[in-house]
Amino acid sequence: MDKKRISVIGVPMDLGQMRRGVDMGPSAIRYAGVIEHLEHLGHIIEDLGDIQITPAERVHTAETNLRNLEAVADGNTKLADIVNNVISNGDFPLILGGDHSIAIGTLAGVSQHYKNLGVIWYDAHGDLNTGETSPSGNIHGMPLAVSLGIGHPTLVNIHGYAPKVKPQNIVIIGARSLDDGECRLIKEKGIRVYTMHEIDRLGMTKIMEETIQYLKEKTDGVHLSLDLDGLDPSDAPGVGTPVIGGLSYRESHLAMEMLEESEMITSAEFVEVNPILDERNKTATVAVALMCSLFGEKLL
Ligand code: 4U7
Ligand code: MN
Ligand code: MN
Ligand code: MN
Repeated sequence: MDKKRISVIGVPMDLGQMRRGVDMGPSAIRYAGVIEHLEHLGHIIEDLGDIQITPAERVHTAETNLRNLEAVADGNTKLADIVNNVISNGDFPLILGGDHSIAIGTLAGVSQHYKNLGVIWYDAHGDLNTGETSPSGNIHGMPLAVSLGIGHPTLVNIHGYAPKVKPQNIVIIGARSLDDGECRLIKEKGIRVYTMHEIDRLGMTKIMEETIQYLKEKTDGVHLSLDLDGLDPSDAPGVGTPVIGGLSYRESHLAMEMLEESEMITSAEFVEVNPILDERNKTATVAVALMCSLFGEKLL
């Protein structure tokens, strides 16, 4: 396994949804030993600390149905700058969330470095809503749509270009809660989605083989966006929007191990860890264990 120079960026963002505590995700993941574990694997880790998320009054504008739009856009613009710098330095960006709205900034910073960026979206949800289709107005349910260039211009145009990803370069894994507007978008854009049904039928090995094959042919970099609620709530209880019937701890490790073998992942984020909703930091600990598999931990 090759040794990487990994830059760790914490993003204590909780304005993309309504539950308190997900802003403490980066602390919980650090407490679970992310830096020590990755160093132990032989990588060179630079901990860039946490981005400053400016405290903002929570607002909901009826016309847009986008909660805390300006504050979310501001945090994501900062994140995009930092991620961009990390990649320009030749380092691997590892982002710790924070709610999933931060994928907007991550992808804005990553995508300009690739002609054909691939994205693996490991999640119970599609995160393909817009203000028009969202049942909640929560921006953490919108980042994949925004990255496709669909949604409010303030979000879509972060870093001055859109779209950040092409629909044919996306693979969603673990979906089991999709809103009507998201289903429409998936069909219209031809986005590849492995729902729990396909994963149950084919098994994670086949799903990952297909995913790797599908993306390897046409991408020059692949970002992994892993929402801990992709896992079953029994394995990852500390998330704001748990959905029963999810991916197991072992299936998730297998997925990470196969991605590591593929050597295709060029950036990654682990999001939606909420220590207030967790059981003795279990979810952050699972997140770190999955990162270890992604970065080459082997039993023998
Ligand atoms: B997460 C939801 F309606 N789709 O838009 C929405 F079910 O980043 C949930 O995947 C979004 O955790 C979940 O509010 C966003 C809802
Ligand atoms: Mn989710
Ligand atoms: Mn998500
Ligand atoms: Mn969630």
